[in-house]
Amino acid sequence: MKSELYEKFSKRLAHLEKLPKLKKDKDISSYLEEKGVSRRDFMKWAGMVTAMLALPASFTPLVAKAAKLSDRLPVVWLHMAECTGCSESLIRTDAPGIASLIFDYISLEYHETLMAASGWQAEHNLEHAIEKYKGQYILMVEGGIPKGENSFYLTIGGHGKTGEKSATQACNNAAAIFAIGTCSSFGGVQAAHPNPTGAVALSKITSKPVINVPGCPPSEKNIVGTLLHYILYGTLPALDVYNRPKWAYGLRIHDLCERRGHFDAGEFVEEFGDEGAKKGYCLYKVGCKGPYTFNNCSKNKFNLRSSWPIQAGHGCIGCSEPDFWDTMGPFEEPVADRLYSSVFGGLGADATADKIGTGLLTITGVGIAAHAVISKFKNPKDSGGEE
Ligand code: FSX
Ligand code: SF4
Ligand code: F3S
Repeated sequence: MKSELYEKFSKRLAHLEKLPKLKKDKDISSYLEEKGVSRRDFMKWAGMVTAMLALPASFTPLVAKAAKLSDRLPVVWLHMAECTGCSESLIRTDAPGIASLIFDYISLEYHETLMAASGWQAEHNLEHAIEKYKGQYILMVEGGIPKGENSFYLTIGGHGKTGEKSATQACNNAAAIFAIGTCSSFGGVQAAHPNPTGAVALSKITSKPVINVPGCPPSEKNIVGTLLHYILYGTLPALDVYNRPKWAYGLRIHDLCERRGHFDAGEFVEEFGDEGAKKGYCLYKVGCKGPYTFNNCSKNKFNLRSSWPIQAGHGCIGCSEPDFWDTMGPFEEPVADRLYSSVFGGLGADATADKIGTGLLTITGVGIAAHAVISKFKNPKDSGGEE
């Protein structure tokens, strides 16, 4: 017998199937085939997304169907103050992954970097999409929202509309709102001290619920996974204290790290390029913030799943955490060298994302720091001694 959840998803998808295709051309199979993706590869990808969303493998056909129906829900994507790396993460691979192809396939009504229209035409497109799909569209916003000097540090289009106004209006009529990237989720690089434009997170300019999908940039799997999750459930996902979906941000980088065995064994890179670095030892002492960062990078990876920061030999810089530009630096020094109890304002270091407290942070911080220091003496290889 199928589970209740399976039945719920099936009903939801049957409902979506009755909605008109917003893009009149092909269905997803022929679209992907045209791009050189076989049905087998597509199903393999759907299986991977199913696992990522923590659903049983038997749900794979439903996830595939959700991807297929992703052209039924209109998406509006706004750019605020940012570097556009989030969009790049999604679209710029030399051989586009399925996630970026799906993104191409969805009904993207407005996206400044991708659309052909410009000027008045572009402004009109946005207004038209918001009006036509009132209450139905998914809003994805990339970038922080400058609120200083009456929000005029960011204006968009010929009418000089402020980013804040544009985002607020789009939020008012959206069915679901996703803050894509750390800038939109928490303010990001432009909100770093001294935050000259008074940039804030998207959640600060709307009273509606905002799902944060942070990362600077986030992986394209977390972006597309968030979209597919919404298509399947029709509701918002379970969230941690920072409104991040738990399926993606429920565990620490440190808990999912391939170098963790070396951490536990007290085997550390002491400086970049040393013997330990060649052996793939733990990067804590050269600044890895994996113990304080919640994300699934080691599972998802980047650039067609080829690598991720720690695999490439640099520590995690904590890019999916609030205020990481201010709190996680210097990026190549361990927090053990600093007064860690004040570094994160008491947030972010417990082993589970929703049980966070200063006490736990301090204990965890002290424990990690002490472990790293003691290991220096315990491990003869690291202290330069003979075995
Ligand atoms: Fe921010 Fe997105 Fe960092 Fe950039 O635009 S999350 S600066 S990678 O790309 O918003
Ligand atoms: Fe991995 Fe960093 Fe943790 Fe070391 S400190 S195990 S490199 S996450
Ligand atoms: Fe960011 Fe750390 Fe992942 S720096 S990309 S959260 S490994």
